[in-house]
Amino acid sequence: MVATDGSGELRKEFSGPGSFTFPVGDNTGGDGAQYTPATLNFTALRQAGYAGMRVVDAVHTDASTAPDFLSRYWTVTAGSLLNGFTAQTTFKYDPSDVNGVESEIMGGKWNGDAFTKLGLVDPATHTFGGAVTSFSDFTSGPSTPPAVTLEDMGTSATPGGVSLKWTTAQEIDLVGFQVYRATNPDALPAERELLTPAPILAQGAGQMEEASYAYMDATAAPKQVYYYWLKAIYTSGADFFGPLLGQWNALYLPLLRR
Ligand SMILES: [Ca+2]
Repeated sequence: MVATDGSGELRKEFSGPGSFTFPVGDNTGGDGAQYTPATLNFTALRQAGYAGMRVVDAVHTDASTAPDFLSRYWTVTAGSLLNGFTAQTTFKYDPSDVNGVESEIMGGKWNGDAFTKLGLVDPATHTFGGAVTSFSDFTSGPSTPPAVTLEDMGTSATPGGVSLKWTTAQEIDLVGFQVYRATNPDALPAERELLTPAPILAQGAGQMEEASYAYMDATAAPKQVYYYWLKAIYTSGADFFGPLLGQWNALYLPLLRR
């Protein structure tokens, strides 16, 4: 076990898709040593580089508002070269990290601004995780679901640009959506480019029915990797979903002009 609760981090070089379990833990928190490894499984990786991992046996100051929570967080960093990836993450906490009801704890990703839910923890294996396209802090957060549920979110390159599509499972209190874009997956909301000054209005108009949406980003530069967010606007409040990775392939142009 590598104790990483100081200022350092454990680094691993990734030259392509592949998985590595960081054997990290701590020897602080007033309760001795715990082994709490984390696995990064890169299912897609455009540019090789290193990922760094450290873990702290303490409540994350920004993501501790839930009644049921973990008193542990992992900080994952991407080296300057590591870019354009999708990684399946798995974080294994210690039973002593559980506060409240374990099955009610929501694991997720905290980027310093917003909490992205990855799913409830698995009490049988004491793990949580999910697929991400950027790294930041990972811990537990609010377990209440967002007011709208998005399904089948995806991007694809089409002759007209990057196409975004998504479906809502239900639209209670939903006013509409706004689409944001950035070239940095860690871009804070204020740093993202708003592509839809006028919101895409909700079709279900607050009803219990599903609806499908699409947006075409015709301003995407050829071959540039973009990250897209959807902001669901409610009659009160909003939720960000994403980011989704999208790239427009200029090779489609000749087809368009035929
Ligand atoms: Ca400890």
